Amino acid sequence: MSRLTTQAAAALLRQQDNILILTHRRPDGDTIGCAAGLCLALRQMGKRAFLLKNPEVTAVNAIYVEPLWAGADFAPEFVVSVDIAAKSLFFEGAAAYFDRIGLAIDHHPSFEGFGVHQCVNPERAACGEIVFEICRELGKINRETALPLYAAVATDTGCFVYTNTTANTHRVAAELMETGIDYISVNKRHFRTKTKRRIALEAELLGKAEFFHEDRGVFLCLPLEMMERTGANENDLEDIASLAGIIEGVDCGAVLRELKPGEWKLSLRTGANGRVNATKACETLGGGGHAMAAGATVHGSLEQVKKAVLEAVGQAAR
Ligand SMILES: [Mn+2]
Repeated sequence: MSRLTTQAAAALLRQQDNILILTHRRPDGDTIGCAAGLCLALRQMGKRAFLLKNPEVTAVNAIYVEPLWAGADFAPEFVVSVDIAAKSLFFEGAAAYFDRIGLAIDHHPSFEGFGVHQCVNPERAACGEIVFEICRELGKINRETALPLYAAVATDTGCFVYTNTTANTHRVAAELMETGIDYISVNKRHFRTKTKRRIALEAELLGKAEFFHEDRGVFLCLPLEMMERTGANENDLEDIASLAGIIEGVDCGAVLRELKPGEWKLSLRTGANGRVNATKACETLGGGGHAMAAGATVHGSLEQVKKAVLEAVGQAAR
């Protein structure tokens, strides 16, 4: 196991061929954009590279990766994971590759430390910033490679407004924009377009918001029944966790989504004031993430789950 700089990671990739790239469970724009960008950069060098088909990819992200899925006949010699922090985030078809990861690229402080080599920098807002550096080492980044990398960086920062955004994020975005990509369409698609179902869902979630910690904390709860009633699907839920953060005065937003009966996914978003450490709260519940954005899976009835989350959040608050 060795920790690599982005230069060393690029040097390692240069020695490889027949490369398979893995994305995480319930893939977001960052993992998808990183995988697509890296795959295209490797192909530009004449290598064979593919992505392992992630069955959970949403429509808004599928356009970046659909032409890059590996066929059944592809025999990978080197496996790379992007934006995957933990073994539990490998989707079913990817789990078989867990012990074969040659290079793990990630930016989560909770990264579990798998893979022969690792290129991890928790100071980066998006894994896309790290992959950008690696791709730049591999050669000139063209428009094709730049587009998914821009989507990665933009989506993981909520279009450069989340508290994780840094000057480096903007520098990376600027360099990617200078390749001539249509970033206007990317931003319109990811940040200024909502389905009618999504609007209905947000209205209901916000209408039923439950506050705690003297209105500084809020629960937004999404039981399966609400999904069914509004007709919402995975495509309508992109970045739903950030919704709580738009309420004035809230510095601890807990979105609870029922994945299957009695199994809830907690997405915790906390404020820059540091009152609540999201990672600490989620680690108590068996999850992990960043200081201001973390998650965990919690089991029980909604009432039991809210109680457990309140306790964990209380312990992680100052
Ligand atoms: Mn990420």
